[in-house]
Amino acid sequence: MSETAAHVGSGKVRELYALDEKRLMLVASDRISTFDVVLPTEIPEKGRVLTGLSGFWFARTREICANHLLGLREDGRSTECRRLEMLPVECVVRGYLAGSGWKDYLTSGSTSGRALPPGLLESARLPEPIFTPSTKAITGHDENIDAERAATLVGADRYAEVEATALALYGLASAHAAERGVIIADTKFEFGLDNEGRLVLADEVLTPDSSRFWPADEYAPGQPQPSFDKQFVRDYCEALGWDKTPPGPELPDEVVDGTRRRYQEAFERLTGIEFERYAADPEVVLE
Ligand code: Q0Z
Repeated sequence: MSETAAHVGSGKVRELYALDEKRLMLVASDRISTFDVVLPTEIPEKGRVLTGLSGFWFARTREICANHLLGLREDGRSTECRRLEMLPVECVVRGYLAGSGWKDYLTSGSTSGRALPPGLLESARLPEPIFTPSTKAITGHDENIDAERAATLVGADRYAEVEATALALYGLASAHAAERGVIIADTKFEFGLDNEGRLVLADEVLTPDSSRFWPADEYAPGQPQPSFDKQFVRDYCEALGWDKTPPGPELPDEVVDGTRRRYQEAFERLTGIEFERYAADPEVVLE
């Protein structure tokens, strides 16, 4: 890390530093959160898996949208990126009905103001992927907003552009993942604007922390689906009877090892690259 890099932000499991006026450094830690709580035990290599996956998707989506990535650093867990003016809207695309989309559907038959067909089951595949923008609420949680409110936040033309771009990104990634046995149920993109006002894909993309990844061979609508990466952690926490308020429990070695293997498996399935090759030379994901 550069000695002069100023810390400018913290996420639950990531840190953001300013390298200079034009460049930021994003660092993915090995911390893991479950039920919205960061656990005291880390998952070795998780940060490198997420950084590598993000880099892989940035390289493969360049034709759809410009992105903020300037380079992957040698440590495999940090990236240098262009500093942008971030849009105040989280660009969520859902191909399946889970999480807040399912909750909204149960209470109103719609999500983000979009009517959905009646009779859908939990985790159902939607007739077509939908764009469900959200915004950071004061609670720190994202709150789904309708298209009209999102268009007011970013402007009607920009709204149309982010919707079309987010749907195109999801279409490419979900088709790629499906061929490799992974369902991308939903995902959140963040966009910014460069100095010329061009739309630029930013932050982390299509990682297990910004998306729901499900193993396709276990897909069974009508219930919540197992998470590709975090299911061992969730099962362990549920079995403990932890009340899901901080502090979270320490994880035993078997849960850590199993979870680490699942992250690496997600990486290898989606990229087709052995994780050890990435660890030795992070730029292999950009080829
Ligand atoms: C990303 C975040 C993290 C805390 C700001 N290219 C960019 N230009 C300007 N701002 C951002 C980016 Cl990616 C930006 N975040 C989210 C990431 C820690 C918050 F690692 N906030």
